[in-house]
Amino acid sequence: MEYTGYWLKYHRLSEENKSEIIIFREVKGEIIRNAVEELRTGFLGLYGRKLRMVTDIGKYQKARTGICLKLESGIPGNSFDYLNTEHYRMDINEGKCVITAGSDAGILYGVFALLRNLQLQSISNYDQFTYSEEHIPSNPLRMLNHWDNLDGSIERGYSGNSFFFRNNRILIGNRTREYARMIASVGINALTINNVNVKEKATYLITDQYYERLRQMSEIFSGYGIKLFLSINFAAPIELGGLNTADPCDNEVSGWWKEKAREIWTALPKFGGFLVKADSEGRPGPFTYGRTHAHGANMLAEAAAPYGGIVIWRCFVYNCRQDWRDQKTDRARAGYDHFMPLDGEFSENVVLQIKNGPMDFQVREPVSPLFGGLKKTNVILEVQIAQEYTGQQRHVCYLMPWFREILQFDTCARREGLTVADIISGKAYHNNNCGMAAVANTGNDPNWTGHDLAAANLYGFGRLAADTRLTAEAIAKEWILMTFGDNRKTRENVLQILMMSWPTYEKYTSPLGIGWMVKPNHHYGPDVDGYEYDRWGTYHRADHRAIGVDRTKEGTGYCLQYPEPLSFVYQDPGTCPEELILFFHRLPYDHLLSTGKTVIQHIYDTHFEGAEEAELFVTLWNELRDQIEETVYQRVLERLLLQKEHSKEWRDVINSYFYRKTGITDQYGRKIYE
Ligand code: GCW
Repeated sequence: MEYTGYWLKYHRLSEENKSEIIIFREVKGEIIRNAVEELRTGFLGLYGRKLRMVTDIGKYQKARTGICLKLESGIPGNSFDYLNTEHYRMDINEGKCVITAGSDAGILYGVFALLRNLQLQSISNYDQFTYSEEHIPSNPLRMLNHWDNLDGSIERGYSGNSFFFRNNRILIGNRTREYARMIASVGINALTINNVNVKEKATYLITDQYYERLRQMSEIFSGYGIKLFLSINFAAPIELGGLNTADPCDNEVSGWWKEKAREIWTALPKFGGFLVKADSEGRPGPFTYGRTHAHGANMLAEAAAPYGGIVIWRCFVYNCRQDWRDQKTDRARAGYDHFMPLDGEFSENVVLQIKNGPMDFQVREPVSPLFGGLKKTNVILEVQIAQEYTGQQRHVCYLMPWFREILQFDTCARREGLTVADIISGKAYHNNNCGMAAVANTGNDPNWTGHDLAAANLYGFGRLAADTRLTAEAIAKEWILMTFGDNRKTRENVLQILMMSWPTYEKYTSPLGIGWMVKPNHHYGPDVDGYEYDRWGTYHRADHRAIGVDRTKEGTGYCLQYPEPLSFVYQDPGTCPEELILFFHRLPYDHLLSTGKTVIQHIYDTHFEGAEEAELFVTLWNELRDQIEETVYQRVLERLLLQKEHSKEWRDVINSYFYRKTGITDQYGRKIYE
């Protein structure tokens, strides 16, 4: 194993019993071969025990300990195809474990679940374990989006360079397989390997320069139940095909894509489909030709349909050339304004991929109104575990508490309540192609994620996408135990750090839902006015009297994109959730919050608190010195120390900025630089 710090490390649970365990498998094929390999690695690591494979059921039955892998057809009464294929059931009874699944991938998930359960319950004697579990993935698509460029750099990558590309070549090696194992173990079933900004050489990924390597890569991934997708350039018919247009309604263009799709799926039979960023931040798209995004997506979908391919179309479409003087245009409105009128127009194999909030992965944003709006369209929830705006994997920021909140958010799309989780599962409106995607946080750093604790976000995203009922805390506990082993102090302290980390990060960065007080371009560190007079549509508009953007019906009208009663709730500062109050309202600094604090005092208090909490992380980590492997210990310590210092920078920049604007002193007389 290239790197042993992640959750497939299999810390030894017992030494005594070295007897063999018999595996009987009814099924064959690459995924099953890999599943058996996982069992071997797992049992060797956990118990030092070997596995022997038999093809004769009699031998399995006679053995005292064994594992039986078998397929079954769907769960009765379940109408969803995907659920019938990826579910598993596991029954363990005193040394005999039967894993029954709807597909090979289901068996693989069952195998990982068995190994996870043995670890989580610290089962030191497998032979005496009794346990049952049944699992149906919450979401059909559970995807990672890599923003890797062909030169090896990663857009918003904070853990080294790409392990997919270098110097315009595709890399395939141990790391590819290790990655497939790692993400399959948490239930990921799809990924894109190239940046959504498809330019230059990346456009050529869908040509025979790359097919052979892509085929090899897609086969490694499909051996773990994972489908390979590619981000594509909407202008490819021009750049690759030499046509003079990419107009989706032009017959030559749609013909070109059909031929391209035939070529791609012939070369890559296991290919999943396309991810498209169109008409966004300089990328080409249907708007150039006066067409809608439904025209664009459906044209590609028609080309992909004969091969069972899908087209994932991003809703991150807004005007990035705004004039800051223009107070009517509101970037938050853009996604809904563009896509809501198209509800019902997209083909069956098109999925709209919607960022969790209406802006862009800030530490806090309201849930995008598109989730409650779209009723006749497949949707994917896009989140970002690459910590672009949440400390760039130098600060610890465990994002599952945030994602859980998003998933449980009641969109009010129906009177009886309809959460984001219900919608993206496809169950709400009987859609098949739905799910969750995360912008990935991995690179070729030895520990994959730069910050060792950032691996909790990768693990967590997979687990949450596969089971949206899991709590952030339960997931964190799993990850800690599997990564660091079973030590009480480690479990307590790391859990405390992880569970505090997102609220802490929010406290010392941007207050009350306002967002964007970051340095332009790279987005690391405080710069309150960094985007204030710029073209990106991300303004706080703070002056000496008030702060925030009025998004009520008297303001930009963004509130009205939510169904009632949500629109009312946001409309009124008295009912608007306070963590979002400056996102929706422009308020004077002496506005009283429900805590009895003024807005300005809240800003001061949270910034002092946040920096203190970041300091506590160092103390908690220091207590683990003897428990954690030295390199990991040092690597995390170094980052926590940096976070501690940097949180003070945030605190002081923000507090001074608002003190200078308002002249209002801190009620407790703490140090604010004048
Ligand atoms: O968050 C912004 C990032 C861009 C990114 C874009 C997107 C890939 O700053 O780097 O481009 O979002 O999501 O397309």
